[in-house]
Amino acid sequence: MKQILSLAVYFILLLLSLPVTAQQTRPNILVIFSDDHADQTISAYGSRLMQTPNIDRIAREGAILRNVFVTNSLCAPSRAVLLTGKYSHLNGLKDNDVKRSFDGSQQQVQKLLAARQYQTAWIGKWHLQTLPQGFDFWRILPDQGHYYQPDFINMPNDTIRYKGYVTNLISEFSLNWLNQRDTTRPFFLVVGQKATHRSWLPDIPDLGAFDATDFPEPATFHDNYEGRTAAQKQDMLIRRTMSVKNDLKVRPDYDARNQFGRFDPEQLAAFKKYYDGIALQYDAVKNDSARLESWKFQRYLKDYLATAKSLDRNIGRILQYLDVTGLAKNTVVIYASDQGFYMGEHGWFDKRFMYEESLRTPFVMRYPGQIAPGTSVDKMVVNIDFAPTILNIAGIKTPVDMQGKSFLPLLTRPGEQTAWRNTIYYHYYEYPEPHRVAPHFGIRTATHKLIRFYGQDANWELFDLTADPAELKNVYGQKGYERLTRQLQAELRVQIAHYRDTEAAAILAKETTPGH
Ligand code: SGN
Ligand code: CA
Repeated sequence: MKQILSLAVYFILLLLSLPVTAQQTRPNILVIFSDDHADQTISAYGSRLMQTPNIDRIAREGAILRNVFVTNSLCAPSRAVLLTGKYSHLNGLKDNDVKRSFDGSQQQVQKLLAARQYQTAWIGKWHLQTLPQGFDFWRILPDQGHYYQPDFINMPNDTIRYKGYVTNLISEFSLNWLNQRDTTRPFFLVVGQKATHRSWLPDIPDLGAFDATDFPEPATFHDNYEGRTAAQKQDMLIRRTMSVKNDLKVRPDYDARNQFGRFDPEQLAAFKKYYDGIALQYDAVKNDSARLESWKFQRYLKDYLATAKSLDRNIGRILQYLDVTGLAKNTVVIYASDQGFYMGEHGWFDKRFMYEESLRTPFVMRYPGQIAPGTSVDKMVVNIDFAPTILNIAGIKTPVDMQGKSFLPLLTRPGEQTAWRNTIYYHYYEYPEPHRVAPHFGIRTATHKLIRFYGQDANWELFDLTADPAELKNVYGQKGYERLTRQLQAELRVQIAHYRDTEAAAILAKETTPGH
């Protein structure tokens, strides 16, 4: 009898502990996903432009991935890849065009997690035009959103303007959601930050944060684009495309219809005071094109980095919340951007090109007990791998129609031999506006990059990334590269077939002589 009783007590205790156990074996997953955040500006990646202590903390306490690439360097397409684990041609979202919005009825990571009891939420920048599907909770910025007093669309479809600065608000909404969630189930939360997106409006406390610093111009700032037609024809130059008025905030129209018309009176006074001073600096250089160009570069970096400062500070707030609540030990934290960005390399801002700065995206991840602190991974990860990895963390197998692969083993068992890809595939579509970057697809290996531009100026580019990491010398068609070119073109066809990109296949098939 005594034995039976103690057995019964044992089972009751076991039952009581079940929800906790379930949650402990299946960790919470928190993804902080920013916009246009270049790893050239993150100190964990070796940047000396600014300190990002909170992103660095995630890297230090977990892993830093040094070669993460996107499939299509643009906002909405990248978010669609994060949700679906598929290339743009299969998830249907190839560009930011509002007319070709995302089909939310398809399979997505949050739906698969929800089927396994995860509570799911997306808060912040979304940009997919159609409303989110399959999340328990969402609150999203309409389109690009605004930095000050932003509107948010609330469930089921109710647009409300909130008082405050966008990066702070998105963090606060995220913490509020965490506070009121069902604590018996694990959660999957995406904190979608707008920073560091154009037009880089800093929060009031960060105005002037970098004024004392003179930033070095990148070595390729005065690139002449020799041998690279698409680079010659783009429209994303700091010198020409970047607007003094709207991007650099020199006497902007403080007008209710634009981004400068949303300040409250106090914010307006502080903002105006600061940028009135900047306008005087501009007056001093505006008639000297060389000085003006350098000044624009300096101002661009100062504003961009100031928005990154708020971004990193808010990541710190979220990490602190996890510490204080004890959630940290059972929560995977991922920080990534939707793509990289040009910080003056080639004279540019923006992204889109398959060149390194915008092909890459930062990615750091903390997983207590599973990823050893200070882990560093060089293998080539692609953003189609994000969804499979998230599913893997939750103990869910990658569905057969997802095109990526979980990279969790690379992080948890970095010493082991794991079969991994040696080539990544890229395809960018949006043309001509904005920024006039010709559509292209291509492959990157550890040592080379082959790009096929198509449309009006169809041509090839080939770079030796070891000899020419800045990608200034297009060696396509040059003597001595014939064999390598043939090999890479064959590999490109393999990749196109593997990822089922029929549009790219048709473009290559039209060529009479392969490669010309
Ligand atoms: C806006 C920007 C562009 C940017 C796209 C896409 N212009 O149109 O510079 O390339 O967004 O960015 S702006 O003056 O309106 O800011 S993305 O990150 O959403 O893909
Ligand atoms: Ca973006």
